[in-house]
Amino acid sequence: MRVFFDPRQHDHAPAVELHNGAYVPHAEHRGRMENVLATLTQVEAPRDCGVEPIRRVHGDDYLAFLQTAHQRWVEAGRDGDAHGYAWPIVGRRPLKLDRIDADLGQFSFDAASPIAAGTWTSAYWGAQSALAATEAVLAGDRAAFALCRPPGHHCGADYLGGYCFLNNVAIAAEAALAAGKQRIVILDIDYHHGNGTQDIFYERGDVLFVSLHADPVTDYPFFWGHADERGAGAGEGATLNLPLPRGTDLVGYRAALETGLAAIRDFGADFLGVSFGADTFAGDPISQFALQTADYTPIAASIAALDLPTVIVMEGGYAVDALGANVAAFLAGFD
Ligand code: Q9C
Ligand code: ZN
Repeated sequence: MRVFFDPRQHDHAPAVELHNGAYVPHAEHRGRMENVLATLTQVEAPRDCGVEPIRRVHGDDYLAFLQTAHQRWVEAGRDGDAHGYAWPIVGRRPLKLDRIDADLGQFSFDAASPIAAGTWTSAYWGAQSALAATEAVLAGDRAAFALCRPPGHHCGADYLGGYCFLNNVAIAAEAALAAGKQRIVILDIDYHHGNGTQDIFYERGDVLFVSLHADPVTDYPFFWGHADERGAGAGEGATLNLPLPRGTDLVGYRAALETGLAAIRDFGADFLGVSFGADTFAGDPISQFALQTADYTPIAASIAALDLPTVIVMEGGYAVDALGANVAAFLAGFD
């Protein structure tokens, strides 16, 4: 399977994040990718498809914000990395605001996703990796893997959060639609609910979003991913959330996966995007499922049995020493 990664994806390097009330070293760091890259024999840098495919998902005001936020933070005399502290929970609308702290609140939903000097560069090249993998699949490869960093599934059309800045799987899906695919499925198997992806396609009938994740009653992102969120308008019924309890192991996971796969088969898709997070691993430091490394192969094999052109996009996974082995086990299920 072809694998895409650009070294500029390392440039995103926030020092600390706000975690359970304290500033701790940023969990989503370059060592994750280094561990994965050490297990892969061949990795290709993506070509540059430019910003247009990104604009199919994200608004221009948001993209301008991402590109300038850290510089504005520095110009405001701040140290460290930029994050917000006030949010428009009521009446969010596209106001023209003239202070970095205001725009950080306008364009984010949490305080745990700092913007560093290299954030835009890394997010941009991560999205290009997703586009390159999509191109490979559109050209006839059965599956391709985009080693995206930073991840993407928590960010929406005009907000960041959950370590995510550009929604790589959504960008891949829109590229597939632009190339003539008609019905897309996004299967999200990160530990956390992919709230941004869900939001982007919530009212779309041509994109089915299926997510297995920790029950948001107990786990981030809390406010989305509940089973009663099923889409709206033309997208009514095209969102399927399968929340699972903490402690879920392969037995419980496979049961939910079978439910999701049945819905995917019924939908009649011609393209599949997989948001793959290895934070479902038993040893993950910020997550509470109980999957083992060897479990990722049969999980992937069940997904591969859908027999759809498939782009796999990296999301989370913070047990850094095991991440490469977990990714390799997952990719092996497609062989
Ligand atoms: N105390 C992904 O896996 N921090 N994002 C939670 C909990 C955010 C995870 C803080 C976790 C986001 C792509
Ligand atoms: Zn996650």
